[in-house]
Amino acid sequence: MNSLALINEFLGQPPNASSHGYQIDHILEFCHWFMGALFIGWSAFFIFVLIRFRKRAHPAADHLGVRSGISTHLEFSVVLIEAVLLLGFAIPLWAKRVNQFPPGKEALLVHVVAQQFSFNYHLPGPDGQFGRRDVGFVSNSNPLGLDPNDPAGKDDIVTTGELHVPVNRPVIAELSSKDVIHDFFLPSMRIAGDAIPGSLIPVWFTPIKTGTDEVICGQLCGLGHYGMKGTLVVDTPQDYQAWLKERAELSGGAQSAPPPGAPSPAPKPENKPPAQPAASPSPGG
Ligand SMILES: [Cu+2]
Repeated sequence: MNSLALINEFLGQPPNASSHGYQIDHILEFCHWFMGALFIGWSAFFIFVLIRFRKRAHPAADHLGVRSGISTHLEFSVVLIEAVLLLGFAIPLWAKRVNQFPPGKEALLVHVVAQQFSFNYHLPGPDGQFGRRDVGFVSNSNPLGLDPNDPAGKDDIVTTGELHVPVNRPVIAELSSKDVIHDFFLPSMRIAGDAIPGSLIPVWFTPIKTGTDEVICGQLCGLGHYGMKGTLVVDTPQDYQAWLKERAELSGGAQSAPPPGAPSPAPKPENKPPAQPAASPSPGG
């Protein structure tokens, strides 16, 4: 398997850090080796044909064509291998990702709201309930439009750019977008899903290694797309609880105040995403 894994390294894949990722890696490895074999095979066939049927040796065209069945057998084997790859591996793996979600109680549910050019994360806080969100409440200090009057939202945690998750626990990320189509891509978790305005698209994964991983946007979403990166920190359960506590303390102060319509407080000096248009906190929709 080590020799096979080389091709993933060559492709620039970061090491896998999720429970299902090795299956994706196997398919990637196999497909690339298979495509390599096809490339060499078809190239050799092409060169053979160029020489074998050169004009000098065959001044007159042969209208009968191929008489042996070898090309039929070759093509049939290629189709067969491709069918096995697709029906035997790719489709079942994909079906498992989209149909067999972990039970809600066991999993950590997080709402991921993409925008040009960053990812916002919404966690339900200790009460386990997501507060109501509304476009009307969106402001610089309230990027997700959390309703300040909804008691369920009082303890909610909203972060931008960095998400923490505990190791060895399934994470369900519900993806949506405030403006254009983005793609929440976690290369080390071998998972990606489009974030589409007006849709809620769930993806899930189980991190199996602690550490810091990259989150990138996988859809060309505008001029600042190149800078649309974030961080996924996989914590031990203790570290995760500590992070939750810290975030809860931070957001508890920030979200308890402004009544609707009140002038929003001075924008937080959080690192602004590049090239964000100055006056467009209004999400599409
Ligand atoms: Cu994007």
